[in-house]
Amino acid sequence: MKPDQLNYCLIDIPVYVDARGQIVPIEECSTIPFRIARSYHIVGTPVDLRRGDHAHKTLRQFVIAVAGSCGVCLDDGESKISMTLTRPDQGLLIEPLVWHTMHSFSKECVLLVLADQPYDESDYIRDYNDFLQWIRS
Ligand code: T46
Repeated sequence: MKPDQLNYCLIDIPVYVDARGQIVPIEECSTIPFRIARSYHIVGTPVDLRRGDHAHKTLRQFVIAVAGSCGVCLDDGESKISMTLTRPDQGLLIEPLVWHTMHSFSKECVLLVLADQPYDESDYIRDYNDFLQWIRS
């Protein structure tokens, strides 16, 4: 794990390799620090379009580019960081109240997301000024 001041973490996932290829298992409360309530994956995002552009009030998510790559920008209202997800054996843990934007999806990108809660629109902060108010309150 590589913690940072900004509330995220890059987590290496174990890889089991043999002549048949690789197995990359993710176990809840072990590889990742939460129980998995939901999984979704994103495919077919054009390279010039973005996803995310919001923060969550309480949701924790673990994001893995299981194929291809995409850029990620994280912003906690004070610090910002950009990275590129390129590895099927490393995921990005995004904690609550981190504004996150995914961009520059490669054509073959499959972005797998594991989340600790079911989908709930009321958990989203979709306006950046509202986000700044949230983190200051
Ligand atoms: C994130 C990025 C990578 C559902 O019904 N269930 C779900 O679990 C999700 C994630 C979405 N939806 C519906 C709600 C909207 O009508 O799918 C539509 C698009 O969702 P959203 O605008 O949240 O999509 P993204 O790609 O902007 O964001 C999602 C996650 O919400 C977000 O946290 O990190 O994928």
